[in-house]
Amino acid sequence: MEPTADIALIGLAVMGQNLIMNMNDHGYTVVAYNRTTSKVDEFLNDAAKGSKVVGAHSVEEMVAKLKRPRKIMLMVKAGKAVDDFIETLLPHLEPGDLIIDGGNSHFPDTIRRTKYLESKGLLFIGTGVSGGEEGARFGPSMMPGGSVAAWPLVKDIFQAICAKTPAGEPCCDWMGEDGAGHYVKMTHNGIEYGDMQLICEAYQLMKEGLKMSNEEMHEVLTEWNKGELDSYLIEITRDILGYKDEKGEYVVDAIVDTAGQKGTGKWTSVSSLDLGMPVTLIGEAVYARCLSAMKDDRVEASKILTGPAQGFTGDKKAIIEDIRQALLASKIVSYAQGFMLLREAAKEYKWNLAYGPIAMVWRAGCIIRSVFLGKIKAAFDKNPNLSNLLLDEYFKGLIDRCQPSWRRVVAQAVTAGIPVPAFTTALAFYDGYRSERLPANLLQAQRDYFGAHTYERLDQPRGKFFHTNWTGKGGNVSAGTYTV
Ligand code: 2AM
Repeated sequence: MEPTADIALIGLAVMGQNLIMNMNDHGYTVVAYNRTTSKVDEFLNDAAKGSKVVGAHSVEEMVAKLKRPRKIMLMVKAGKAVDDFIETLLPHLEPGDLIIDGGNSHFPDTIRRTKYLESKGLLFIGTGVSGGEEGARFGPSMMPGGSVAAWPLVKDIFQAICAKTPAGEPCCDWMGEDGAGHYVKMTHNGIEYGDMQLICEAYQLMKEGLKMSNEEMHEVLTEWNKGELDSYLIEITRDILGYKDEKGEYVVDAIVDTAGQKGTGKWTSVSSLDLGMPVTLIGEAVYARCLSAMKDDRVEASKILTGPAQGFTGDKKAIIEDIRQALLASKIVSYAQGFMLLREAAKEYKWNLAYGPIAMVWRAGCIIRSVFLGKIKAAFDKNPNLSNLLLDEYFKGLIDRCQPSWRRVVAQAVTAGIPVPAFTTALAFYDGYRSERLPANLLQAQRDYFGAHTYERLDQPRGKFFHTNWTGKGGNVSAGTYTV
């Protein structure tokens, strides 16, 4: 019998099942397979009943049903399961066949797997898939990268099933070589951490500083979602703040204040440290989750350590508007930092990242989807070589407009003793980035004083290094220096 299936998908957890049904809706014939094969039958008799989806109970059967070149997508747990499946599949595939990993893999693994499979004559794609279960079913944001020759093989399928921007553009585009797709997905998740932390800080300012009720905050977010902050995360926060259980009580108030994390925010921060990029807002967002998780310590410390016990003073309506503008300005800094990281990663890993398409891919379908991303796309469309988002005319104008509010909010929060690490670090970054001169002259002097690490001089060409014998006791020999 002639093989008839367009693509196989391995891994029938909810994301895998939903992607299959999404592909099926768009006219593709999908072979479904799973390590625990009983799940194949369950799926065929349940969610896939009446569809064109075909099942396979072995890798041989699955491969036999696929048209050539074969395309096999893995939606299994990140890590060892991906490597194990690759090894299982290898003996059954031919040169030119394609394996796609749609899990949340760490980009160094994707770099390694691309090289490995290409060395065997096969093609590999590591793709970010964002948007959760609903996104997978009705239109995720997709960020594929890997073997360049593989993109034409899946472009039509991916761009059919993905989310679309309000203008109808697909939220899936080729990100670049080897690990580029998973790197972009990782950065997306890091930015997601930042966005969530910023909203949580705005919530705490309104709750603690202004003593607002959930109902009032629900109304404020309803308004915010109609303007520049219009986004999925503001929308769900609005709904969460209005949500009551069957007893009429707010669920949000009953939830323990310790945040979990699966690690993609940490990966982003680690990568920013590796690359020497000050992605401070995501870093603070990760640390804020860590601090929240130290609940027992905080409970103890709250009985001992003191701070100011005051709320905000001033016009409530005006302060709420200040908070909104502080959130918007901080968000601009966070995205500027995220794109700085992508730019540096592109240099380091030799990826040809295109920033406009990245913003477009994030515009819809994924967790950070927002109107704001449309503006970022416009900024990169206008100037693909834009070195920093903060320098774009539109975003510079926004920051100029928001700045007085931003400073007032941070100052009020500090005075009132309400922690706003993301708002604060964003402002500190902004002030640092716009400073022609920072105190690192003194820092270099300190390094040279105790370690003879040398310094460059303002009145001499860059790259020429000097050492001072600060105490008269040290020698004139300088130590080697390095830059991170
Ligand atoms: P399972 O149903 O056989 O457990 C999400 O956990 C998906 O990843 C499931 O389809 C699961 O298969 C698969 N998975 C998890 N660990 C795996 C492994 N070590 N090898 C193969 N598949 C695995």
